[in-house]
Amino acid sequence: MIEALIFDVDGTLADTERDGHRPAFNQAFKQAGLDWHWDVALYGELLAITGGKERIRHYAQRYHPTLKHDEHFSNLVAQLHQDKTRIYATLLAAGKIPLRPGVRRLLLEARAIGLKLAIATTTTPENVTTLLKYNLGEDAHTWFDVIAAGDIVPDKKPAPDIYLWALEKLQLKAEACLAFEDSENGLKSSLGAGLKTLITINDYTATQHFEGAIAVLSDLGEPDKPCEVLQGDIKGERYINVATLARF
Ligand code: XBP
Ligand code: MG
Repeated sequence: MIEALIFDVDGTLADTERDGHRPAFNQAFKQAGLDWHWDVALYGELLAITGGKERIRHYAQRYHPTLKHDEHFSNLVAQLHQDKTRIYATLLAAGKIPLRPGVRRLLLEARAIGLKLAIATTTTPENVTTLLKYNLGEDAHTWFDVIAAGDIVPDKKPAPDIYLWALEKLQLKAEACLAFEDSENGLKSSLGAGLKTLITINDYTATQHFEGAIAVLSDLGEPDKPCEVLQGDIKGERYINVATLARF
């Protein structure tokens, strides 16, 4: 019996990376007078490092190795990430980043039958609530019993910590929950916490490895727009709905 659904955010609820976080990082770099620019391909590489602050630090180390990693640098990273978060919120508020197919429908279906909902993400809590607000309404964050986000645990995905934190707050065992992820790092994290996991891929994650997932899908699908099953089995269904979930 499934009692709760736990969703990753970036790449899973919405395609936030390429046209959301990436341009926001670039704008923050520009505002700070840096000539750093993350194009679509480079950003794909950098996504191997989860966490925006961690990603900036990794980029600087790899592409600007002469930069000293002193206190000034730490402040710069913090400032860049704050600016990027603010810029990203303006993109969300402008309606530039919609939810992926089936997400809104599945959340509504799950609420209607009393399933608990949770979030487990590497991104900041304010990014989560802003994405939910502009896509689902002012109070959408209250649909979720637990929002596990950002620096709440020291070790980000692929470590299982964020999912373990969410399970503890939900007061549920992993067997009673189902996780939704889009990436290999996310899957490692959810599997590490013992969670059954469904994958919906996107352009950045399509070629990654998803061993151990229940199924790998193009997206959650809609009744009039079935999803493509790339790996595994969704029990003969054409899209993911609460009736399907109960059979996993
Ligand atoms: C998402 C991330 C985040 C986002 C950017 O991973 O790694 O770092 O790219 O958000 P996941 P922040 O979907 O596995 O949680 O800059 O707020 O970290
Ligand atoms: Mg993700």
